[in-house]
Amino acid sequence: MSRLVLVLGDQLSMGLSALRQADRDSDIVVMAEVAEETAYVKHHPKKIALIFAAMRKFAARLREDGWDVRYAQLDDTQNAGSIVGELLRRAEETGASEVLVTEPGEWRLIDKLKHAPIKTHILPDDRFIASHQEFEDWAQGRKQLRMEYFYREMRRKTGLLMQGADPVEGKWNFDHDNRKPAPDEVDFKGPMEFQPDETVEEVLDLVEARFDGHFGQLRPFWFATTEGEARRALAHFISNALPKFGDYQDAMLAENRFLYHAVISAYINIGLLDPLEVCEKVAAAYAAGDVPINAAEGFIRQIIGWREYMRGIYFLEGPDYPARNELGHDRDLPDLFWGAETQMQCLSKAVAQTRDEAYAHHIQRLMVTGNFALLAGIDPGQVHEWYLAVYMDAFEWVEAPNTVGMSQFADGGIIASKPYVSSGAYINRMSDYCKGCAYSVSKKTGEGACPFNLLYWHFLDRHRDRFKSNARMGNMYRTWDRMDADRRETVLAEAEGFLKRLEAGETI
Ligand code: FAD
Ligand code: DLZ
Ligand code: SF4
Repeated sequence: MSRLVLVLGDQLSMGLSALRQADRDSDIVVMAEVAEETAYVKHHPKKIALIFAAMRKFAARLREDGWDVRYAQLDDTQNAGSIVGELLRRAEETGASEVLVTEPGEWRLIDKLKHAPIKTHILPDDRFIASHQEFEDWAQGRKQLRMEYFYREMRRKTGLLMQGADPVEGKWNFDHDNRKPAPDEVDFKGPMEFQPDETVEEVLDLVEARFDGHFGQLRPFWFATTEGEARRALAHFISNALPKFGDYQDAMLAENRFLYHAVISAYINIGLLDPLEVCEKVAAAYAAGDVPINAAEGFIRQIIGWREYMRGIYFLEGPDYPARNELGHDRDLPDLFWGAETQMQCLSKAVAQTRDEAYAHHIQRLMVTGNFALLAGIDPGQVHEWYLAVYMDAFEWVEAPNTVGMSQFADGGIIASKPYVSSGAYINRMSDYCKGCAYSVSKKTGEGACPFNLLYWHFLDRHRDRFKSNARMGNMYRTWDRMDADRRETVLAEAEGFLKRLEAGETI
């Protein structure tokens, strides 16, 4: 009796556990572009196009490899509209009575598959370095789940950048050498771009016709859609950008959207690149003397550290994690996140780039849009939905811990030991945004004062009870308390005024 092997849009790996477990001669692969997956948030059109194009090419590759693949395109008249619906349709068509699937990256879909009216075997997703059990064992009994300690375990486990039991060059973390402000000139021309072929063009036409109302520019579309292309994009990054990745990891420039970033998260997350293999290539470039340690270590930490840790937290904390709101923030997400005009240059640039590219790098997400949402007290559920919709690499297992936990502190501090908030000074130090802004970053109050300067103190003041005894925030409160009372009152009143205008939908 044949079984169905479900391959989801972010499971495009030839070594996927469900494919390894299946029998190519008797089992049938099911892949489906379905309305339900395109609708749980209004995904950026580029993200939908990437997934559909990569799915179509992966299906073709499986067929070449001898698999019987039943593929539903979104506009097929028989399309059942949901993953479970497609499984039932294919079961009836083929007589199969069981399904093999690698665990999806979202509780919503795991739940649907567990309750599907067909016997479904959910297999571990072993494209990650740590299994759920390993993460749970590491977390067990710890008061704080700090990424840095988990990361060291992953270094030991993989042997990446290790010399026996010790880290190479004597330190686990070289961040001290990173975080330089924006350079005057960037000598990296950006990520490798790929000309759309016939398959991509067909998908672009479909997405254009069906998802016109979604936020984001569909064209130009230049992303890799096969494993081979993604590998070329990675090699291009390692040769041309990685050496300076560490130095300028946190820098932001109004007219340079990618700086020295890899722009490979979407490729890893949908399965075109294997995370361990990516890190091995980076470690090899370091070993060959092509890349300094601060770049290689910093990059590898993002993948075997942060990426794995975020997944660990998502599955450890359970399905209610994305809905947490420990700070009780409830303001609606302002329209400027959807491209409405704003005078705040940093936000305007970060949102415009998100609209055009479905990409913003980590510090833009954390210290511009995320920082603003947190300071302004925006409902973290709405912030979460925004990040899940607008970025090419957004899948809930990685997006929710980054947004709800790291960026919005809505999990009460499981991920971040203190909230990632800053005044305009940080943005000014790390970017050139403030130069072209209608607001003045050096003004703390009064006409034209940078809103981040006002909201920063407003945030600290309104959450004093929660954060006053946080050792890492003592300095901030001491500075605030040293200001004279009149000045504090002015700051708070102006911040309130700003928030009122924001709520009223005025252009800010
Ligand atoms: P680079 O800066 O070149 O880093 C290299 C790789 O490290 C990335 O490709 C990615 O695989 C990994 N990485 C780096 N930081 C993280 C991190 N914090 N968590 C997980 N992996 C990381 N990343 C996603 O993959 N999907 C998301 O939905 C997502 N949402 C985010 C939301 C917020 C609010 C924040 C602050 C961060 C989010 N990130 C997310 C993490 C990070 O911003 C992106 O991974 C990164 O910007 C991708 O661009 P890149 O490939 O150029 O990364
Ligand atoms: C994100 C996405 C989209 C937009 N469309 C599809 C689809 O049509 N078919 C599919 O199999 N997967 C799609 N995906 C990815 C899934 O939503 C993803 O597998 C889950 O969110 C779990 O990570
Ligand atoms: Fe952003 Fe303030 Fe700088 Fe303007 S002045 S770009 S609002 S940080």
